Amino acid sequence: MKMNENKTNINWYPGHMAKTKREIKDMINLIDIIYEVIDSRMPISSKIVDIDELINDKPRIIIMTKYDLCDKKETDKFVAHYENLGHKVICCDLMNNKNVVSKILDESNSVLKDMNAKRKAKGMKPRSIRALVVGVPNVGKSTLINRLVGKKAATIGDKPGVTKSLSWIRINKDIELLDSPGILWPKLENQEHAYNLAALSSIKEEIIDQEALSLHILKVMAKLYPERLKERYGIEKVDFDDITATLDAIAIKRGALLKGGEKDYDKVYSIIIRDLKENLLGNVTLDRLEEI
Ligand SMILES: Nc1nc2c(ncn2[C@@H]2O[C@H](COP(=O)(O)OP(=O)(O)OP(=O)(O)O)[C@@H](O)[C@H]2O)c(=O)[nH]1
Ligand SMILES: [Mg+2]
Repeated sequence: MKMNENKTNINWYPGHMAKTKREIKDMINLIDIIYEVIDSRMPISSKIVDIDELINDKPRIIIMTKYDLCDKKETDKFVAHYENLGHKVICCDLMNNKNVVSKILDESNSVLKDMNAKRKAKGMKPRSIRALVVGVPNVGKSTLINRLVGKKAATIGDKPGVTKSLSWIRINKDIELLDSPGILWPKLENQEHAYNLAALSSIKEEIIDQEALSLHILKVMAKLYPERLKERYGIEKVDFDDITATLDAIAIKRGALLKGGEKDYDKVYSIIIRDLKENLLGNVTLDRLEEI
């Protein structure tokens, strides 16, 4: 069996995303600060490609979620990179980190002060600032909003595309924010990034070819974290010219066998996909700074 990389191109762009993008463009003038949410495990793949164009030069905080699941050594290189570009970056585990809210509010307050100083100079009354949360699906936007609001105010879920409409939520007397649904770039031109997104849940599972996705995971893991494959599946190396040997080894190691001892490849694919998603292959960061 040979690996056929062109077999399945991921091309997912649900209608509500195009709509959101238009809506954001229309209302960007109402917005004073952007909370750009990125998955720490894929600082390039989960970043909206045309974000700069979309938000103009609004003040921005980059919020790197799922920091608890990433390979910190690699992700921290991106943090330094974004900070060097002049962005404020906050890494967080939204499930546990209590400080994230105060960090974000502190940063937002300094934008609020600047804004109201300018308004005062023009003889205008102070007002609260309006924040916009943006990010691709499943990066933790709704979870972040719930943290900020302090109660369950926005729908969250572990499937991409849960939030489908725009709504304003008041955080406190100074800040109100918009929960926006995930925005994916129109064309997933870089298939490596598209597959990273699929591997870590930001693209609907139903549209993904499981074989192609699991082979992508093997390829990335073999390149970036070969020791993890050895640890979990007992594989020394992955031979992509004869992937069957690797799949067979995993099938035997993990008991993915049909009656009569035949290998159950569908089960092997789902094991690989699940193992990565459930962190059983360890903390990973699938992008590398050198790609930029
Ligand atoms: N471990 C971990 N899980 C997180 C973190 N942030 C979010 N999650 C989980 O990631 C999943 C997606 O979170 P949501 O808040 O629904 O993501 P979203 O960006 O609103 O997703 P859509 O509305 O589908 O675009 C949920 O299962 C969250 O519990 C984090 O920092 N660490
Ligand atoms: Mg959501």
